[in-house]
Order: sequence, then structure tokens, then C-alpha cells
Amino acid sequence: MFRLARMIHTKCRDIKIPYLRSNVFRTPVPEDKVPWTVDWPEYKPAEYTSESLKGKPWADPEDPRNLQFNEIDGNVNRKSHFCVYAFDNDGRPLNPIGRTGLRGRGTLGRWGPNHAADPIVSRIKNGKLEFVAIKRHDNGEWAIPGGMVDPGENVSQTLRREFTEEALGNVPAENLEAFWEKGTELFRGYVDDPRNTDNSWMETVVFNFHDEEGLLDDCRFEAGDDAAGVGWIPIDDKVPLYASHRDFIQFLKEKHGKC
Ligand code: RP5
Repeated sequence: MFRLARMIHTKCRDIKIPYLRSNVFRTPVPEDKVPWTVDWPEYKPAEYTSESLKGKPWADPEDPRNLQFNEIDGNVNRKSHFCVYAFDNDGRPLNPIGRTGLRGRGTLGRWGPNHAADPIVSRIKNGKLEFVAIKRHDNGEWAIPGGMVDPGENVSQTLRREFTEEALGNVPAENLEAFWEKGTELFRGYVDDPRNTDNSWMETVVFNFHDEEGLLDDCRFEAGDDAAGVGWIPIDDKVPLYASHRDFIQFLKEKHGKC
């Protein structure tokens, strides 16, 4: 498994644009003030939790105090992949990487870790390593077709479900049974997602499914509801990728030793 040399907030500290689907701007956080260990008594970040979370069955209640953090809470995994996280004075989980310039949950459903899974489906075509990417509806960036782990679901189910929903329109699922068995884990941990806040953040497990046999060569991908486009892209493409996905593609490159 690969590790990030150093995680630092970049995408979730961006002050040039408002937070997703809002007019709320993050409070500027200089890089050296990201870690909570750096004393900053004047830090008073903006607060934002999207109204769209209210009453949603997949979202946590406004008040986090009765939730079982750092535990498997019923069928919701509130454990972090990499640490036991701490809390602020209001009992809200504290982002383990540090300050983001925004309190609340933003548009994320869970206080604390929001678990996702990212399937990197790859192949070698004309000597070049390629992977299947989707164009996200929310901010128009290209991304690995990952998604949230549903309550009670395990990561392998999420990997397969998300890829099927977001990218695979016309391939009968039973043709790919063996393909989904042969994934290898590339990474598990924190994601520098633009939706992260001081109290809610994304974590993921990244798996690589490498198509050695050309099973998907004739597949005409179809973008699902969450995607505006889908297709193979070369790993050396200069197109910017969502959140930490460029790092994950770098792991893929290191694994296959190709460009
Ligand atoms: C990223 O958000 C993860 O790496 C994953 O790709 C994605 C999951 O969120 P949704 O696509 O479901 O919005 O942090």
C-alpha cells in the first residue's frame, strides 16, 4: 500500500471561490497555521452546514453529542482509517489534519469521517497506462468514479456499485464477477476534498482493478446521474483531478511502472 508523504490542506483551504453551492467563503488559513498544535487564539472560522442536509436519512443530526465517535456506531463507521480523532469544545470532531477555515459540516452528511471508496479501473493501451474517469457534476472536475460507503455496506461492495452506477452503462455485471475479485489496495486514509471542514472530512479506500484481458475494451461507458462524462484518460494527462485523486493516480503509476 502507498502512503502520502505529507498531507496538507490545499483543496479544502481554497479561498478564491465560495464553498460548494453556497455564498460562504472560508476564513483564510495560512499553511503554517493548519495544524491544531499551532496556537492561534484569534482563529474564528466561518460556520456553514447546508440546509439540504436537514431531515435527510443519510445525514447525521444537527447535534453530534449522542453519536458514538471513533466507533462503529450501529451500521455507520465513525472510525478514522488512520487516527483516533479529538473534539472541540462543542463536542464536534476535529479534522485530524487541521484547520480548513470553516466550521460545521458544509455539504457532508457525517460529523467526523465520511467514508468513501475509489475504484481505479486501468489498462495499458498502445503502451500507455490509462484509467476510467468521470467528470463530476458538482464542480466539473475529472475524478475517479468513487462514492460514499452506504451504512452497512463493505468497501468492496461500494467499489463495485459506484463504478457500475457512475461509469458502466451497457456491460452486464455478471461478465465482470472475476474482474472485481482481483483488485489490489493502493491507499486508505484522508482525502483533501474541497468539501472538508474543521468538523467533517472525507476518507477513502482506493483499489486498483487492472484490465489485463481487455474485458472493457469494447465497452461504451455511460455516465450515471452523478457524472457529466466518462471515459478512459491517460495517466499523464495534464487535466486537473478532483480532491487528492492526482496522488492516487501517482500510486497507480508507481505500481505499474508505466506512463
Ligand atoms: C472524494 O469524494 C472521494 O475520493 C470519492 O471519490 C468522492 C466521494 O464523494 P461523492 O462522489 O459521492 O460526492 O473525496
